[in-house]
Amino acid sequence: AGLATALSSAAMAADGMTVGFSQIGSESGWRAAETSVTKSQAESRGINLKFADAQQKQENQIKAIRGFIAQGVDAILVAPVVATGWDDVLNEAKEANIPVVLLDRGIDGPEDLYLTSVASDQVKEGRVAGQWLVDTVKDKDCKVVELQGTVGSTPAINRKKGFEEAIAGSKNITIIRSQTGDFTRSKGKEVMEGFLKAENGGKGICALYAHNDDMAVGAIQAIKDAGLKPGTDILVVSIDAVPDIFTAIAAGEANATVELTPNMAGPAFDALAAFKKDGTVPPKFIITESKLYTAADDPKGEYERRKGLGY
Ligand code: GYE
Repeated sequence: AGLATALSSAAMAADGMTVGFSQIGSESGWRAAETSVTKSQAESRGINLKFADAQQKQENQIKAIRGFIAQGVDAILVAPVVATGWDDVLNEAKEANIPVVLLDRGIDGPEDLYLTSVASDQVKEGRVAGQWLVDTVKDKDCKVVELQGTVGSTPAINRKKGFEEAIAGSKNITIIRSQTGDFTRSKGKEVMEGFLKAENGGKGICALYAHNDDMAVGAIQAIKDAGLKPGTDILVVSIDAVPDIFTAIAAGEANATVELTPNMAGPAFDALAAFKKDGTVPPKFIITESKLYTAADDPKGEYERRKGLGY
């Protein structure tokens, strides 16, 4: 009987876990893909996933995490909408001995509040985007407008930082306007309309840097509505590598994107299974790859490769 119990508890440890997932919302195509990949990863591992969508509100995430703690889940995944305000609720999870894994965004709190954080290097993403622009415009004057992600989120802070570092050495490249589009298409379009109006119909704008593809896709529509050609009159560089940006790149309406994998859950579940099985402590930060794609990189093929992933 002892052996059978030991085997079944080991199996329980590796999968059969019940994991609560506090997801930000579905503000972008990338976020929707992360949700569907997480659900299929859980399914294939025999993990019982309890999913909570916070409609981009931190208070809803905190409520959901408290609910998971009350249910006594084995682990909690959190994609933290902003970087601050997590100490109390994550301390409650710690008190309850429930490991927490952060997905795709970070927090400012103490590192012992989470087992590991699975995310891209978002400063690098900004640097890669900025370097593409530097290499493209060379010494031509280039006035840039920037659509920032959600205010106070680590991707918005870090992608801004990395882009500014990359263009710092190029005095001919300047950011003339920068505002949040909250990672959504509709807000990206609306804010870009404001930029165009404020800048003489967009004639003075050389490039748009958007912290995600969804805001870029919204902005592309605004640029067209203003009678300008996105991708030529106004260069477009963004981040996520969602299918719709490859459609725009193939049509010459966008120029470059930096890939962000929607599969943060795979490494998260691996780390949790090992931790549950024999207490293996994972690295505090598990960093996913960031790769640049342009029109030279088979955009139609890249579109096909991503369709069906739930974007
Ligand atoms: O780039 C964007 C989503 O947190 C890095 O959140 C993620 C970002 C991603 O809204 O599409």
